[in-house]
Amino acid sequence: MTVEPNELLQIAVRIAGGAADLARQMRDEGVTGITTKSSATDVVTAADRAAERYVREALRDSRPGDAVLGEEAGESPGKGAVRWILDPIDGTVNYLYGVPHYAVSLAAEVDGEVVAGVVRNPVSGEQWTATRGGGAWRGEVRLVGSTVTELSQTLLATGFGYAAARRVHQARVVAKLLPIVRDIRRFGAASLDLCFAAEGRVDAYYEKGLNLWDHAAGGLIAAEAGLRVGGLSGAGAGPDLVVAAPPAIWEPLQDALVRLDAAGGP
Ligand code: LIP
Repeated sequence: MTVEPNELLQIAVRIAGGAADLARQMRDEGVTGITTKSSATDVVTAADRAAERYVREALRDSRPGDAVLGEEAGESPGKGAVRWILDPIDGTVNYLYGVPHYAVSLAAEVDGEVVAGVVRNPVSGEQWTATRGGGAWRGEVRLVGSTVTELSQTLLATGFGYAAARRVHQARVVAKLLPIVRDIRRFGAASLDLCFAAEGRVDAYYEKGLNLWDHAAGGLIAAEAGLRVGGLSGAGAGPDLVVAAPPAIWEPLQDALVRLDAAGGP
């Protein structure tokens, strides 16, 4: 039985909304249960874990048998063609510091292809959605990405990993990019960076070291807004590099990222 992307999107929107309310309420009550993961600066909070539990339980009720891949609890296999890809709080460092720029990101994949996705900022209430072939939206507004045609005029968003050695490499890349683009923005949440690119709040985005849960939903939203989304040299978007850019600047941006070995390093 085929599953309609719109049906999956409605479920994602409802469940992500509940998780967003929970994350915000827990932030208002004060951040607790702070531990670290891959490095001393890679934090996870009680809210990350609670929001993930909330989403998993709600999916179990709405879509029993579906697989789930979540940032905090990993992969839980399923029976059918559908897998949900979840980042319960993307931008956890912002969340920890009270910077109102973090999001719940939930995508639905059918037979390995992401077909629906939602990214919701619990503080601003802004919500971005997309279905494959159905366009990208913020609320009721249909999104189209930037029309920039010059790399030198490009406002470029990016991010940095949690490991010092990788940050050294990423800093070298950014230092070389700064003189050849309009400016750089580091907002702190890949899912929101991709949504900002989808609606032209930045012209393009790239980042090394992302996990699928960081870019699954945002990547679909950016692609459905007309951006090219992928890795370098024909590779798909992945841990080496995720790039989202208008077709007009894809080649010059890609050439610069290849030249600067943005997908390389530790
Ligand atoms: C974050 C990403 C961000 C990246 C951070 C981190 P988290 O995800 O959204 O783009 O620069 O290093 O990976 O850890 O907040 O889910």
